[in-house]
Amino acid sequence: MLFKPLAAVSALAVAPLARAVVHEVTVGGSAGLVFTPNQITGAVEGDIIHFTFQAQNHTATQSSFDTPCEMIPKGGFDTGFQPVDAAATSFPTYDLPINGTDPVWVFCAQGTHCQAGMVFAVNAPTEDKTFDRFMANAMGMSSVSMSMPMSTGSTQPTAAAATTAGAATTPTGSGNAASRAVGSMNWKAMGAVALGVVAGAAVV
Ligand SMILES: *[C@@H]1O[C@H](CO)[C@@H](O)[C@H](O)[C@H]1NC(C)=O
Ligand SMILES: *[C@@H]1O[C@H](CO)[C@@H](O)[C@H](O)[C@H]1NC(C)=O
Ligand SMILES: [Cu+2]
Repeated sequence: MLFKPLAAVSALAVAPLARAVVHEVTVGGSAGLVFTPNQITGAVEGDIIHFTFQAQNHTATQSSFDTPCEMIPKGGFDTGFQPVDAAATSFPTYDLPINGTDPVWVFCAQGTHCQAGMVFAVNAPTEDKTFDRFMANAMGMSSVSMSMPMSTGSTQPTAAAATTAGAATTPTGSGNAASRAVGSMNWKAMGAVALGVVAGAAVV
C-alpha cells in the first residue's frame, strides 16, 4: 500500500532530467528548401537539436522573429555553409544545445532560400509570434512594421480590418487553418487598438 505513493513521487522527481532529448532535423535534401521538421516545440534546457545537412548547400543560422532572414548581430549560432552533393552518402551534422524554453528562430542563409520559406524554429509561441507568422515574414507575405505589428498572414487591407473588426471572420489569406485562426484573432485585436486610438483622439 505504501509503495505506490512513494513510487509516484520519485517518478515525478526525476522527470525533468529524463526529458532531455535529441531532436533530429534534416536540412534540405530530397524534401527541397526546407528544414524537416520545420519546428520543434517543447524543447527544454539540455535538449539538443541535431541538424543533418543534405543536398544542396545550406546553413542553419540564428535570426530573430522580426527579421527572419538576417543573422542576429551578436552571439547567434551559425553552422556556416554545408555543401552536400546530391549523390552523397555521408552528411555533415551540427549539434545545437538548447539552453531554455525561449523561442529560437533559424533560417538558411543561402541565396534566397529563406525567402522561399527555408526557416526553422524551436519553441515558437502558439499565439502572437507564431511559427506561421515567422515563415510568412520570411517569405515577404506580410508587411510587418512598427506601426502595424498585427498585420500578418492575410492579404486583407488594414482599413477594412479596422472597420469590420467587430464582425471579423476569416481573412482571405492563403495560409492553413491554423494561421487563418490566428489571423482572425489578430483582426479583432487590431480593431480594439484602432478603437482605442479613435477614443483617445476624441478626448484630445
Ligand atoms: C556554398 O554556398 C556559398 C555561399 O553561396 C558559396 O560561397 C560556396 O562556394 C558554396 N559551396 C559550394 C561547394 O558550392
Ligand atoms: C546555448 O549556449 C551555447 C553555449 O553558450 C551556445 O553555443 C548555443 O548556441 C546556445 N544555444 C542557443 C539555441 O542559442
Ligand atoms: Cu538553404
